[in-house]
Amino acid sequence: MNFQMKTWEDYQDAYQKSIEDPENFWAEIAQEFKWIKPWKKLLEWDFNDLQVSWFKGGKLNITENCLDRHVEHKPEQPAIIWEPNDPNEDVQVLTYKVLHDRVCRFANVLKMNGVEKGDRVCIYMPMIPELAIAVLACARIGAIHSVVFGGFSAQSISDRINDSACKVVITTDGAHRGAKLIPMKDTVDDALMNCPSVKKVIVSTRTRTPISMIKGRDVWWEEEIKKVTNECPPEVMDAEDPLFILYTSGSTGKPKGVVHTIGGYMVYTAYTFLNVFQYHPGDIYFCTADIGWITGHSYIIYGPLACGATTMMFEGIPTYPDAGRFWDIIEKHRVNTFYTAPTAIRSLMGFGDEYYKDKDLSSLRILGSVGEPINEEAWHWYHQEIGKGNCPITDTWWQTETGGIMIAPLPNITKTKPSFATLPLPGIQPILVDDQGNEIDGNGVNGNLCIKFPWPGMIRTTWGDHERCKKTYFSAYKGLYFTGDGCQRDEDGFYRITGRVDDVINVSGHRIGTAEVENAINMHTGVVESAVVGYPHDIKGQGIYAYVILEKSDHDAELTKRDILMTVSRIIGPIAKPDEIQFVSGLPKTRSGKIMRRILRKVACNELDTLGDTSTLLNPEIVDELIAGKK
Ligand code: 7RM
Repeated sequence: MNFQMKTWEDYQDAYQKSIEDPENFWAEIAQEFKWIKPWKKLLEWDFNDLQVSWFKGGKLNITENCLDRHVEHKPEQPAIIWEPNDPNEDVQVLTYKVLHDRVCRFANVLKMNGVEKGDRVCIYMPMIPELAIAVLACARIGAIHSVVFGGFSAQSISDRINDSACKVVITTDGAHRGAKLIPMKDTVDDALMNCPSVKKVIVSTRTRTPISMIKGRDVWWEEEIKKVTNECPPEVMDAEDPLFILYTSGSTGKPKGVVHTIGGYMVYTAYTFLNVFQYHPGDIYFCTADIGWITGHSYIIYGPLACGATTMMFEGIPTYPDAGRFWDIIEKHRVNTFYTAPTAIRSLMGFGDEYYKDKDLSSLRILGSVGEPINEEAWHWYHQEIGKGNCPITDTWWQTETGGIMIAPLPNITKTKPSFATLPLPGIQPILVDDQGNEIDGNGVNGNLCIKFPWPGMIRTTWGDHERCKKTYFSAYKGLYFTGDGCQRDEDGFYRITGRVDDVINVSGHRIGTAEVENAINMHTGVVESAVVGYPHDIKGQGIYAYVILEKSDHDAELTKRDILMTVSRIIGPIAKPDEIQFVSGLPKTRSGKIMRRILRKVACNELDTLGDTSTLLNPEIVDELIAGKK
């Protein structure tokens, strides 16, 4: 790929060009890929009536770019290196040739089971090679994948399946996660009790635990692949056909199905991967995310494979068999680039140096961070203890909706600064606005982070509800994409993301809507009302704090709390369980009956001296109760 910036001048030139002549800037990058038919119109856009199209009229298949193109000249190069949960189990190396064959074969299995171009396929799997194969097989035949993170509950799976009417579900019998055995198929079975659109379930064997297999609906992966060949020509797709749906939490209601389209997403993830990680042929790149999140989609699968890179997939968790597992993997596979989340860094910091001091981490050249703000202490530990002071840290800011990295330093090119994502990538035009939407000019300022010009990887719509997409992202500030994040621009023009300014909390790098957690708590018997806010948490970044009003007060508080946690686990999944539950007799409300979240946040965060005026509340006396009842 001929679009790697190598010097500060390259970055400045690229940035300049991307602003002055965005169409030619992106056209030159896109030309590096294989198009079955060239595009007719590079860019059309309107942020007011939300219409964005890139490479209109262009025809391509993303798997031809991620697989066939590399099989031609380097069939034996590893595409995916898979490290199992149990370090004693064999590693799997899938070369480009092998991955290509397995994707084509499974693509034929999908066809045989009735999947057609444009159909939705739900994928609920652990981090095994079959997950990547399933994703790419969908793309091969033009089916739209909807990967659901393996930690979500049956209820969450069925909500997502029903929202986009998935025809097929791909899962495994079970999953290995540290010392635990997770029942995947059982959860899918529960989910499917209420999913009329699903006609087939394809089950890959991982744990060989007993599971139910329903005649006519459920089939084994291993049996199906014997019935087909490994020849499957890539389906000819339009650049603006949907590639996938990925559900993400917002400040209101149920999670939204973010839709990304093929051409723009491919060009953007490849461009950002090659530059932000300064990838060179032969490098071993390891991103620790789960493919159930956008980071896994863009920077384990599509970005790296589009660039012909070698990407690692790790099945397990950072603390199994012990807290040195990441460092063992880096040593074992001679990893050059390591990309993880601040929550993992903070957690591993806490285990002490015995887990890394005797390990050979000398292969590392570049470190990445993603998902939440990285605090200075964690930044310095990562830089010194893991990178031995020689590896630049690229703190990458982006979102499910942006498709790829937006603001990040280019390693060895951009000056780094702890806790700063630094500068926008070429093609990205950030702007800070005040609450009224006025642009905040100059440096040394703070505001709401918006983007004022389209980029190829951006969200196109939310599945089944274009109005909701418009309303959520393009109507807070006229003519701008609003990120939901607060942001500082320092004296040098460097950007630092300060966190969400809406009712979304970021727990261990996972996005959780407070409204969703409240709805789950409210489903618990005896709960009258609840309010959920975030508060600072040493390891998770933010924790979930729930204020709950119960019908009766004669309950066993500890038991009731545990029951509520179970209800939340069942409704959403364990990741949404509150860290703190406080039973209260009321919630602070305005005279119009709105919950004053600001006060709840201040109490949960222990910021009592900045509570502000509480006298206008309908029930000012409740504030003392909240404070007194807090541990
Ligand atoms: C990639 C991803 C998006 C939200 C986003 C931010 C926060 C992500 C950083 C960050 C500070 C970062 N997608 N966020 N990266 N905050 N510095 N480098 O995480 O859709 O799941 O979350 O995550 O608040 O809006 S996401």
